[in-house]
Amino acid sequence: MGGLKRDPASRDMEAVRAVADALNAADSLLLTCHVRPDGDALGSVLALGLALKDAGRDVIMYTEDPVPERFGFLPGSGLITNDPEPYLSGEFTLVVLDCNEPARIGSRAADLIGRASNIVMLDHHLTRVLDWNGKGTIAYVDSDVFATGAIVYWVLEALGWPVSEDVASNIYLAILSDTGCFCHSNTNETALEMAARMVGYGANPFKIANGLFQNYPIRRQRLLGLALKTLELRGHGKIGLMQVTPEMFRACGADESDTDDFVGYVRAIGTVEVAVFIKEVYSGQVYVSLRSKTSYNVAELAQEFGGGGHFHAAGCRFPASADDVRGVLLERLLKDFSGSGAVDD
Ligand SMILES: [Mn+2]
Repeated sequence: MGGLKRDPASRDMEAVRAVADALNAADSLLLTCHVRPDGDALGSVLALGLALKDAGRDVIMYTEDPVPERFGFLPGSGLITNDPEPYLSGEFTLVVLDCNEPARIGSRAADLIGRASNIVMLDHHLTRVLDWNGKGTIAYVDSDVFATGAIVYWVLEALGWPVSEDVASNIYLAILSDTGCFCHSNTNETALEMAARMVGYGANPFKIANGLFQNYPIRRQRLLGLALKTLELRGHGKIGLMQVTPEMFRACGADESDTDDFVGYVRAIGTVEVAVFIKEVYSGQVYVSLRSKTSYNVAELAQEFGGGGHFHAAGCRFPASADDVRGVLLERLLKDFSGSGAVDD
């Protein structure tokens, strides 16, 4: 043939069909995603939620955490509730997006799973939990897919449902978000083709990029300034660490959602293979973002500490101070990067 090299993330048509049929058969659906939702999680919930609404279904879109301010411009974001209780009567299909571990939905997971008549899951994380508290799931879970939003699109395509401008904008946002603006290693032909198709359906790349990256409050940039002062390189420059503490948040009037993409500033250093961003939002409550550039699997590292994620992007939590977590992670990482303890900066 001598044609183009086909994309490795080609879809599993059987799984797409199974998910599409399950969604099509449901009259009432509750859509949710992982806690601390990112662009792919929110974009996927909103794209599928709006498409289901357009198709005449009763849809509740629920996230445990409030939608971060920076995603407030997304079409439909005002429809997301943080309290599904008033809407839950009778049968519903639970649809879980960008997540396949019950605990990652949040504190209401067991209740929602218990009350759902069936569970549909669309995800691309490395974990693969398909038995949810004894309930089977109808799932498309494939870690080779660049964004959950892509699976949402394949499902809509299989259903033959129209893609509105609002649906397209949310899918475009999901792709942009999880490919790091088409810069991460998961960016492939399918991602670019699909993004282009979303533009064809009315998504406006300038408007979406502007909404996400040219719209920060000054408190965020001030917090970034304080965080950058804590930047340190170890392990011959291969390990980069940075942190924020409750004092810094207070000094800037900032909150957790203002730290989005901070870890990128660590990874952006030429020598860095593993980037660690430690966020202590409240005293003794730490969330760590881990990123790698090439061959280091940060999902495995996160799993050692009870977290998870993707090969190049993962996270975990600690009930400890930022300083303590920094020490623990550095000691662990130095074992993997020779030159133990070498300070390079
Ligand atoms: Mn995702």
